[in-house]
Amino acid sequence: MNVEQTAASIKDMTIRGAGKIARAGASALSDFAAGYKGNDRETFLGDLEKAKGILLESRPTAVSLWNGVHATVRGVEDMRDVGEMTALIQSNAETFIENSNNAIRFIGEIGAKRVKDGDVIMTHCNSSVALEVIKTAFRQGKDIKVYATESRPWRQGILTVTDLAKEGVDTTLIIDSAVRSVMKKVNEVFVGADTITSHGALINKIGTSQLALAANESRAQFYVCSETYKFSPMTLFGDRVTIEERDISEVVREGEVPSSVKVFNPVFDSTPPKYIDAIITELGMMSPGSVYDVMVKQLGDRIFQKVI
Ligand code: RUB
Repeated sequence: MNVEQTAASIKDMTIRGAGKIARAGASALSDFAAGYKGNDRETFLGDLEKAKGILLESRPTAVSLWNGVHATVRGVEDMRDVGEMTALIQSNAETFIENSNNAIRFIGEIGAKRVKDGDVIMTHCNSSVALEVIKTAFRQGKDIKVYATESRPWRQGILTVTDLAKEGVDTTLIIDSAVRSVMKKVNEVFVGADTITSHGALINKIGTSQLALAANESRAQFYVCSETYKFSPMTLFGDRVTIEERDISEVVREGEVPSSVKVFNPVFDSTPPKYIDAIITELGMMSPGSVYDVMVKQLGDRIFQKVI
């Protein structure tokens, strides 16, 4: 898929989930580089900037896309000619995608150790990383039950229960408003991440913070399953995370409510660090309070470059 097609598929959610959009962005830039015809260095850099912009505008909340795109173009300006630049972009994209896939596997193995035989788990929306934890625990022979939320309005919960059912996991679909009532039975909550801020707040599918509050109330463990490329460098410098609002047609049909009624459709919410027991990353389990240190270490000298 070219850059425009990829951006359109991310926007209309044909490609969705923070990890998948990041890998799709990297792959689109790799294809752009592979198919590039010109050989003028400055023209190439201008065209690359446009391609990055098109991808980054597709969805605003998940920093994974920003990090995936920037990891793919890293070092390009230091190259002498277009041939070197396009080769570097393709190899960066390949490395990003491979590391991203490996991270999911590591997180699955680490997270599965938190699951005990007989546990009841809750998950929200459709996170490939949270699902990897649950499926890894199940493949280890642990007897588990999973409650998965419907996740209105897109109902990504249907994808989640289908995936878990195929695996053979004992799975129950619940409506979003059943979260607090069902939480009494739950031992652990595993959710994914779109973005994690420098102070350890989680930005994920709308409703995630309700699971966190309910888990806190009933003393269930609340775990975030997140690759470190979902840590947001911009938040280090004080930027707020933009919470995407989508069209009201996702919530109500035309004419269903009086025209004077306003409809608000935010897609993500923020869970404060105090409700998070641990963030499970490819570097291991960490507290939300460790995110700042990990980010600074990973950015290294690049912290002085423009990340805002
Ligand atoms: C998906 C969502 C997922 C995260 C993490 O929202 O909130 O929990 O993106 O996903 P949407 P993953 O359906 O709006 O993209 O763990 O697969 O990266």
